[in-house]
Amino acid sequence: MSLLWQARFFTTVNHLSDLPNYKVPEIAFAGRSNAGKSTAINLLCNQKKLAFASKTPGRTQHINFFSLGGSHVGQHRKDATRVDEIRAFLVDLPGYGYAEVSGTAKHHWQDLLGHYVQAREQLAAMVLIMDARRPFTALDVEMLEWFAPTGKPIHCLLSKADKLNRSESTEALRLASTVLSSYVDETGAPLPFSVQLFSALKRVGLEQADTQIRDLLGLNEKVNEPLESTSQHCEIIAAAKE
Ligand SMILES: Nc1nc2c(ncn2[C@@H]2O[C@H](COP(=O)(O)OP(=O)(O)O)[C@@H](O)[C@H]2O)c(=O)[nH]1
Ligand SMILES: [Mg+2]
Repeated sequence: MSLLWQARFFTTVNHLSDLPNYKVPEIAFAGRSNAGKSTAINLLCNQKKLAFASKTPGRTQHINFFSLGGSHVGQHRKDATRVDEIRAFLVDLPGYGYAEVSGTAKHHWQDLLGHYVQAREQLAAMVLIMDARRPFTALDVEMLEWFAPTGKPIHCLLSKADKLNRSESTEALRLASTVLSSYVDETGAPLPFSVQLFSALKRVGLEQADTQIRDLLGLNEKVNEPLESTSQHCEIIAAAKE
C-alpha cells in the first residue's frame, strides 16, 4: 500500500487566488489531453474515479487538487479531511492540445496554468505524461520549457507503453532520455529530468512511478509506519500501567 492510495479530492481551482494556502509540497501532473493522465493518477492512487478519465478529451479545464495525509484510511473514510494533517498535494493540471477549446477559455487556462507552473513555490516537481508512441509534441516541449527554468525536477511517463513492442519500447525510452539529457543549465550540468515507460493497462512501471513521486514529494516512508509505531507505543504505555 502506497501513501498515494490515501489521495482524496480536495478542491478545484479556476482562479489563481483560489490556490490552497498550505505550505506542503505539491506535484503536478501535466500532459496533452488523452495522454492517459487521469488513468495514470487513478491507478497510482488505486482509485477508479479519483481523476476524471474519459473518451471525450479536453473536458477538465480546471486545476484539481488531491490531498495526501489528513486521513488514515484514505478513500474509505467518510468524515471530513483533517486539513492540519495534510502532507502533500497531487495536482491534476488541465490537459492541453485540445483543439475545440474556444479562444477566451484557452487564454484563461493558459494563464492560470502558466502562473501556477512557473511561480508556485510549493510546487516540488512535475510528472509529464506523454504517449510513448508520440512523445515531445510541440506542446509537451512548451510545457517542459515553461517549467525547466524553475530548476525543479520533471519525471516523464511514456504512457500506453502496452501499444509498443519490446524493441519499440526500448527505443522510445532511449530517444526520450536523449532528448531530456540535451537540456542543461548555464553551467552545462544536466537538468533534473528523468523518464520511464508506463502502462496503466498492463501496470508497467507502476512501482517505479509511485516511488519516484513519493521521493519527489519527500514522502518516501511506508504509509502505515507512523500508525504501527503509534499502536506499539500505546501497547507499551498500556503494559506499563498494568
Ligand atoms: N492502451 C492503453 N490505453 C490507455 C492507457 N492509459 C489510458 N488509456 C486510454 O487513453 C484514453 C485517454 O485516457 P485518459 O486517462 O482519460 O487521458 P487524459 O486525457 O490524459 O486524462 C482512454 O481511452 C484510456 O482508456 C494505457 O496504459 N494503455
Ligand atoms: Mg483527464
